[in-house]
Amino acid sequence: MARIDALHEISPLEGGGNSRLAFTDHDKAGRDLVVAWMRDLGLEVTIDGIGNVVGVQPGFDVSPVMMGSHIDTVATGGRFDGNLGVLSGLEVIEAVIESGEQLTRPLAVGFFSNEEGARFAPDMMGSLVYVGGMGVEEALDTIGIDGKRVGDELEQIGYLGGAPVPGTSPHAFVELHVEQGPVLEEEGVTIGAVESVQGISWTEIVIEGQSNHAGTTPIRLRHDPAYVAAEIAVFVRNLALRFGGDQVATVGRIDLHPNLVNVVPATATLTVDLRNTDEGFLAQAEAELRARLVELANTEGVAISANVLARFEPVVFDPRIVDLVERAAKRNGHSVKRMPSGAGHDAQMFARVCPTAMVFVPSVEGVSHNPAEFTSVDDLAAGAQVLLDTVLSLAGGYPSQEAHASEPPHE
Ligand code: HGY
Ligand code: MN
Ligand code: MN
Repeated sequence: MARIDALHEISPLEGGGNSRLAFTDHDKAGRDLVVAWMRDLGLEVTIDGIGNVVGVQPGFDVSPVMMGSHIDTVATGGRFDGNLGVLSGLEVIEAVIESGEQLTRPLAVGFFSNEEGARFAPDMMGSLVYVGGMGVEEALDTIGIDGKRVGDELEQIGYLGGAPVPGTSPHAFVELHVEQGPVLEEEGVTIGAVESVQGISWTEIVIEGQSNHAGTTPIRLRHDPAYVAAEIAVFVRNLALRFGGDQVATVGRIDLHPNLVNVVPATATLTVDLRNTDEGFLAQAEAELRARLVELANTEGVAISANVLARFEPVVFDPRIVDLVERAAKRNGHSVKRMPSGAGHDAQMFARVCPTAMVFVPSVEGVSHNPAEFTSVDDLAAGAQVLLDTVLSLAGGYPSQEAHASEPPHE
């Protein structure tokens, strides 16, 4: 909790959250603080070509059991999103060092660059590069919503590291994260044993119409990008309601130009975030959106272009690790539920290269990507305990609760 509070002090927001967009000076300040904590624990710290930072216990010649998440936030982020997974990883390693427990594998904890993707798409950029899913040059050349280039910003904050990418695959990866949704709280459950992550589709849509006078231009002569943008927002909400199930749709960004009260806009730029646990439905939602864009371009006489900012299919975590999480929760007397993740996470990238799963703890009122994001100390501690037990099982230690002599260390 002391570390959570100290990290929160870096670029805090009214209401309890943080604003540390990727590769900003605020991100740098957070990075510097966590790197110092890694070094205080005697970890060997590496920084790679996209600024991912991993601290690993020295003195072993086998691959580590890795924990981690992100410390960059959206502009109106909470203090737990991402930060919890990194700081609980530090806490687990500190507890193991203090206990003197001898493990057969080193523990590692990392924070991965630009998980949020809010300034530079796609999200999970750093961990995607780490596992070889995106070329580092392509990532470094990415231009953000403010026109800046990733590589320049990374160099400016001093985290353009030399460790090779893709990074070495860990033996296993376990990420603790706040749920960011309402499920655990609504069902009165303390721990989520996360089985999967839903598919993500981000599209940037640019609508070019004809700037005109708001007073003199009859509706019949208008080619109005703002009207088309509004139609798209209504369309995707109705699509989500029509699909039902896990389908969600969000228009998070709308920029109008020239954005003036008495000018029919020249252009509108908006983003559509579509997600579904089912790849088939997600692809169908994308196809229906594309068809609607063609219709609107014809009826309003505007030019519409669509650019994919991020596209990740649903990911299923390793059932053996999910089992360990579920058993660790029960062994510590916590209620536990198997569930999908609505949000994207670094763990979904590590699932490509090693056995991976996640631990969720409840978010009060399911609120996140909002300074009011909150999780109780008891729930945070329960999550950290389950994380500890899970990684101990994977690293050749025994669960911290009444070690079962008959139970061999899990492979
Ligand atoms: O977009 C997401 O789901 C994550 O917060 N980056
Ligand atoms: Mn997160
Ligand atoms: Mn987030």
